[in-house]
Amino acid sequence: MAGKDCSGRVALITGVTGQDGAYLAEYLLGLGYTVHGIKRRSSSFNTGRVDHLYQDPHEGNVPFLLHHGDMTDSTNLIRLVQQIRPDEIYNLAAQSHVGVSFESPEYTANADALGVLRLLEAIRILGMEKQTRFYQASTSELYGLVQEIPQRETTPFYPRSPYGCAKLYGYWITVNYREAYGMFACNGILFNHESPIRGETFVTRKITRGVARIEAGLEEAIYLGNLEAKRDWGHARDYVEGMHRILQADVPDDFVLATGETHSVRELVELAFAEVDRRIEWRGEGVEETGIDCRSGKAVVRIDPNYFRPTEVDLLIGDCSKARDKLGWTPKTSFAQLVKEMVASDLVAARREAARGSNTL
Ligand code: NDP
Ligand code: GDR
Repeated sequence: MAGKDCSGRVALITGVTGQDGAYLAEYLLGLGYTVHGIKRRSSSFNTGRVDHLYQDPHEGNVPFLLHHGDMTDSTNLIRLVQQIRPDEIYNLAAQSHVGVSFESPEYTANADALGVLRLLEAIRILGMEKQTRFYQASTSELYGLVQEIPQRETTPFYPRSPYGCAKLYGYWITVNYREAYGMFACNGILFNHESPIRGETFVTRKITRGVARIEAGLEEAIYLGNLEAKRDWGHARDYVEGMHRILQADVPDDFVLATGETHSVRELVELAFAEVDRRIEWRGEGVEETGIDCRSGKAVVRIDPNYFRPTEVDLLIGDCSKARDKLGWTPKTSFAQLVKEMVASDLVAARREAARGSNTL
């Protein structure tokens, strides 16, 4: 699909200010799309991930436009779909933090479950069922408690968090609108995907940023929860290409996007520290466990029970053979390359911050 001329096509991305939204907007602009994105009103700037794509609309015909909106406001969504009349909608907006969903379950359900319904209804109310293709950001969190390994499109779901339960509704309402109204509505069941612009509270970025800040002398230790959880981690840049391919298929369907490899949080810690030539030795048990940096002899990883979840997803490993066979999609970035790129990017930021700090002394 890369390189295909899509000039004149119009996409609407919800959640455009997030990690995936930013990568997808850039990818679609590169294909010639006009891209409209929905951002939330915020008291501070929240468009840092897409500022490089933005041009002042006063300059005339610009291909990237931002609109205020919210997944909890159907009037807003209907009006935007009516104004923009998109060929493709990518619904990426969500309260996407699994841990936070235990603290804000109702809001998570409102945005992540009912939000999907609101958007599908907007398409239907406006009579655009045959005109607008719809992508729903579904997730490997649907699999939750292990039923089958590796997890594929036919694996039964067993969500383990308010986030997973909300996304389960989003998944099925998308399937239902496809079957009930003949809409081109698809789920991408994406396994974890990360990047240098991953939110700082997700475990990969928390670790790579922590490693960089320890190396730059800005922090002493990283506080983590469950080190044994295993995830199938890929690169967001590869996955947004898969989202686009899902909407270019001949028939609407649901697809797993994954790498087929799994690693524990503990392995991720070790690999990230190895990027700055530090070897970690583990001492103690349970919440007393620490990761000692063999170079300095200091505890650079500590356990904080607050980061454990009431119910955990222990093991995710996906089988993307359907996407490979039907869409020609495969991930390009290895786990080691991903961690290397993230640590390198965080090191640049941490060293810059450290230099700024020492300049002010
Ligand atoms: P992020 O958390 O980085 O981005 C989420 C986006 O949704 C942000 O733009 C956020 O806005 C926006 N948002 C949150 N709540 C609302 C709301 N009520 N109304 C409008 N916008 C809202 O997530 P990712 O980019 O990582 O993920 C994109 C989607 O894919 C999400 O739906 C996520 O659940 C799903 N997913 C992600 C995976 C991953 O590994 N990254 C894997 C599988 C699925 P703001 O910037 O203002 O906070
Ligand atoms: P996840 O990602 O829950 O898989 O959801 P996250 O990075 O938050 O957690 C991965 C695993 O690491 C464990 N963990 C910690 N997690 C965080 N955030 N912080 C910690 O300090 C920590 N210590 C250990 C977690 O318990 C978990 O097992 C992500 C999100 O992007 C979802 O939106 C998406 O749907 C799924 O990936 C696929």
